[in-house]
Amino acid sequence: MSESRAPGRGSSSMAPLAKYKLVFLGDQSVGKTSIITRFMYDNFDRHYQATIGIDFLSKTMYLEDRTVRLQLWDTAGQERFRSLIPSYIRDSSVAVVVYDVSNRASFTNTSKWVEDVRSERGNDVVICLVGNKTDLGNDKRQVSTEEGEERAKKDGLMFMECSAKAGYNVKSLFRKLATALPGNNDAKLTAFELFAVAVASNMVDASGKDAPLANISA
Ligand SMILES: Nc1nc2c(ncn2[C@@H]2O[C@H](COP(=O)(O)OP(=O)(O)OP(=O)(O)O)[C@@H](O)[C@H]2O)c(=O)[nH]1
Ligand SMILES: [Mg+2]
Repeated sequence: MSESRAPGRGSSSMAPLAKYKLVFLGDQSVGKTSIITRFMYDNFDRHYQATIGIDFLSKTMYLEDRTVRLQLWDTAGQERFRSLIPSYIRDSSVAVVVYDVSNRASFTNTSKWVEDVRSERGNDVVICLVGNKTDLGNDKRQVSTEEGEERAKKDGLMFMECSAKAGYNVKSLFRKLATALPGNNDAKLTAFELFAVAVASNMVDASGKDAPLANISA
């Protein structure tokens, strides 16, 4: 990660910041909120406070070659909030499906979460399977790393194990997600939006005349 630079536009400070929506899914208590809290504030709370409905957080990430704004949707694992989730899945380009490595049922249920994502988004989505709570050690473990890896490979998912408690692999998870983000958003801009961006960046005179290249703002 390095200093801020606009995506695909040299050093223009006028370029729009690419925004990506990430939705966190998984059973109750697997650690979705804890992973996000570790990433955002480098904190951990061992007391369980169930997420009610959906929480929203956002963070700018400074990558080697671009800066991205991540919009994080932290969903509730409790059954009673399930009906809220599909619309957030529909809106997200990345789904992070979390299970607890010490809870086999939470791993089994990731199939259901992955199916929900596929049914809303098809293949137009990055899905990462995440096994959390590795700090609990081998005696508590019910799902091996190999099993998680195999499952991810079979379904074409990214895979990572982490511990929100120990702070293990949480930054790496977000870095990995950021590098897998679907291209740079500029590719998805309409011709009109591209023109508007070019005008705002002084690349094009709004009257229609091209400005000399040297005028592109630094
Ligand atoms: N040992 C250990 N405990 C963890 C870890 N991550 C979370 N926990 C604990 O597990 C419990 C549930 O964590 P949450 O982050 O609230 O889980 P959640 O998935 O957001 O739960 P819902 O909001 O109900 O869906 C809390 O008591 C956390 O302290 C971890 O990496 N290791
Ligand atoms: Mg939560």
